[in-house]
Amino acid sequence: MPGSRPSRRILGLALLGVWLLPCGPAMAQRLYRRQSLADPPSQEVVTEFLVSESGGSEPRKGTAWKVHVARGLHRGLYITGAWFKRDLSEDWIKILNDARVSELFVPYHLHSQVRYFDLTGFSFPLAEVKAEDAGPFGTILPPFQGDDHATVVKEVRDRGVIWKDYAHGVRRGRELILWGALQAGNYVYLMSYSFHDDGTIALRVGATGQNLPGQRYEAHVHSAHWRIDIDLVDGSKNSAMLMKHLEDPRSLGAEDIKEPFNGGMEGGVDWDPKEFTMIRVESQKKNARGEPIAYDLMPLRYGTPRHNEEFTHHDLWVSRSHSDRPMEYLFINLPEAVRDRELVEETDIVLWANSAVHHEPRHEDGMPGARTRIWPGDDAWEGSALVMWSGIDLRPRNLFDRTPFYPYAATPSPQQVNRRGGRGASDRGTGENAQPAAPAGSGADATSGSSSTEPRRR
Ligand SMILES: [Cu+2]
Repeated sequence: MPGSRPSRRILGLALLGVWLLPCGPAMAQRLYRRQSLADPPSQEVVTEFLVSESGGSEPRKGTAWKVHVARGLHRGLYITGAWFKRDLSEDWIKILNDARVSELFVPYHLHSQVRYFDLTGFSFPLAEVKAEDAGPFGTILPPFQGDDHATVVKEVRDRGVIWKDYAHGVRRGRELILWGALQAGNYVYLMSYSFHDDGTIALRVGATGQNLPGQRYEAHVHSAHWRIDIDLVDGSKNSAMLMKHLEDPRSLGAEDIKEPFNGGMEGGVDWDPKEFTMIRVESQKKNARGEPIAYDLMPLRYGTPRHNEEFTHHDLWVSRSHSDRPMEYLFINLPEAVRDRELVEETDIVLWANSAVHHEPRHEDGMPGARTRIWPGDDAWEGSALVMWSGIDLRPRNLFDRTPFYPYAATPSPQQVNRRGGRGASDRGTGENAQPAAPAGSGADATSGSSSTEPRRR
């Protein structure tokens, strides 16, 4: 949220209201409508990704997501549950219990040094979405209970090539995206939750809208602070691991280290660009090859937000879930919440991460004097800052037993796989280990055994 001192922001909002008057009181009412303290019930969205629809030729079935999406005061758009099917013939596997933006922190740093907490410090509503928001492939979810307008777009997008090789051609992937727009005064935050056909979850915030009146050109950071209550398969027995890649340029080798996160206790760590830092969440459930089903939290970054505030002093945090405690949901309270250093192994854990963009205003954000001046001092600004995205990915590891959406040929029996050392094999395995079994629900085709030829190996 651009701006200077809070009082100036209020002035800015007031001016915005005046500016909106030509659009009618209904529009102004829409921006500042009252919101109930209790969130309306979630809506359920189920999307199947049929193999036959993603550009391939094999007659396999596909995967599916079931997602519960909600909107709330000081929450914007958030997720209250997500379940995945590795194969349409299989039961749902729980992945997320809750995922949300916990704070939108916007510190200005050139002259005003004001700090905005755009999610918890204001009562900003979700903006109305219409057909033009959804585009040609999107649809509008019905308004939440008690709302008089729709606020969520559902899109199922092509996401480009997901694999291509010498043996079996190419396949394109798809994703379910649920997004809404937080109308943060003059600014707008697109809050987007994407669920890929391969089990990946992509969390994104996009910053767009009008730079604040009076401070059009002051640089600032839009920092999204995410809270992800992951419940992987059995959410009460998840463990957090810290993943590091250690390489010394004076040598040719490198080490990849997996260690208990923060010694197995709550806390925060720094993302190191040279170490490809990740948090790995492991369940106790193993896939058919004997490896724990896990998810990797992978930041996607332009830079690292580091500010005076303590909750910005680390990038990746893990805490024990205490979903009954209201303070549990506040990122600004996180340093306090982890001070008792509870264990984060084989328990119900919550992941926390930041993702930020640095907004240096540019002429593409808009221009002054582009419309009639309405009040003395009005800079007659017109234009909208083009959206800048930041986010994190949650990528499955050993959720499947082999490449999803790949046209494997004949399915070997479990006995064959055991003879080949499939159980407990490394996920980097090649050669013999590259031909695992396809148990029910592996996401691989259980019906495509017509060919007797195995895929060629290097
Ligand atoms: Cu900005």
